[in-house]
Amino acid sequence: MSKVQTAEQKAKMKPAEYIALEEQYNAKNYKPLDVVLERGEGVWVWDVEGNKYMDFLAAYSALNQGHCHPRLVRALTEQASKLALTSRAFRNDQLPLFAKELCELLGYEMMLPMNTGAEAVETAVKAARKWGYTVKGVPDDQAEIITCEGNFHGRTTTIVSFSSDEQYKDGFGPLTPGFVIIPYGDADALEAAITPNTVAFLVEPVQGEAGVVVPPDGYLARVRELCGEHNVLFIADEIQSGLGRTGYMLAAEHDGVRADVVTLGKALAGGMYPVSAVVSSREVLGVFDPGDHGSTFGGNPLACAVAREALKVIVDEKLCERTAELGTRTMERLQTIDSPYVDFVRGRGLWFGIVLKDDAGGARSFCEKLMAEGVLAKETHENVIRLAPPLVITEDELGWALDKVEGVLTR
Ligand code: IF1
Repeated sequence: MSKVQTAEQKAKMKPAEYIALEEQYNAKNYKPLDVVLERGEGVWVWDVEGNKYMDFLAAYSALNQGHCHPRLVRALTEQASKLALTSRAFRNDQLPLFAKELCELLGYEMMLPMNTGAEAVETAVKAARKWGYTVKGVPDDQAEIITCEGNFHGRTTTIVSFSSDEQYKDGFGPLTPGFVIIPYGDADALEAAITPNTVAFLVEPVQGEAGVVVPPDGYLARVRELCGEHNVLFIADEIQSGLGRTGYMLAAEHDGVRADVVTLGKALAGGMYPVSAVVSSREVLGVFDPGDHGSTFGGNPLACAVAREALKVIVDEKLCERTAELGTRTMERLQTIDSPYVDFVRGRGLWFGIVLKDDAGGARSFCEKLMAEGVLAKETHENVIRLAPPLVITEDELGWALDKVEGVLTR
């Protein structure tokens, strides 16, 4: 890597010193790669020693628009110098415009703004339950929500209550009841699990944490039919799969279907600010009465100003279209890699899971080799290398990274 040592650089601490401080003062709820980043631009990031890397995680798809997109930096700084927070006790001039532009872009009637993805999922769960009691007529406290094996929807105690990953819930009980878990990608299992008390089916159109698991073609279309037949809300969690990542504005479009409720986050504000939202119909979001639900920062003017610009960047730079095009070509290239370590590759758009053979030595070691080659990627579970670059990546940048991936997998 090119090392640019300036006077300012010399005054800085060494990576090991930053790491020691983090180890001492920060809870160990992560095991990050030992790279200490200080600057990002587009698909590139630089560590404190001036080493340059290509970011192939994009903060789990929060950075679809790339690091520090100039339009987003400008939107953030301009709004921050005007009005950052009012709380929802008062109105502001950005939320109405964000709400209109988001609903029109996705074709839904209403939205409810929150901050993190988990808060959007919690909001969708509360909306579905209250809709079940007040609209569908499910007896009080009997609402059931069906979810899938391998799901990831956030880290709150209610959300981890329906995780199928023991680590995510160990030690955090008692768990929230009212959730049913079925196999992912199996529409017959959904039909069998629906009862008169089922209010919703919560599903990722592509499962991210599970390792970029793409459901069979037609699965989401069948889900759409079943939910319609049984008056069950189809909730698509598009927090990671949405906003261009799979080559569509919403990944459910791959099967040509529209969910009743959609949760969004991450790239909704281009990774510049935590912004999430639930979009749905008036029938569903109309169940909230004043005082039912909320959040100090939800719908704040700074969040809304950045999110408005982040959506415009996705449209103006045609990120969905170019992702579909580059993604198809990348999948073809990945599938031609003849590697003794790779079992198979799955993915959609610019989102891939390289599934390694059990005796390949684990995905983490390949991520460390990729880091030495200047590419930052993150394993998921033991044996899947997840690839998810910012969607602003150029063809040349993509080719450069794929050469590195191929090199690591064939050496
Ligand atoms: C971690 C995983 C990814 C999500 C979907 C809701 C949320 C997420 C589909 C919650 C968040 C993040 C969380 C972060 C790592 C990352 C992750 F590995 F955890 F599962 F992306 F795959 N729905 N995913 O992917 O959104 O509250 O975080 O804003 O918790 O380790 P959040």
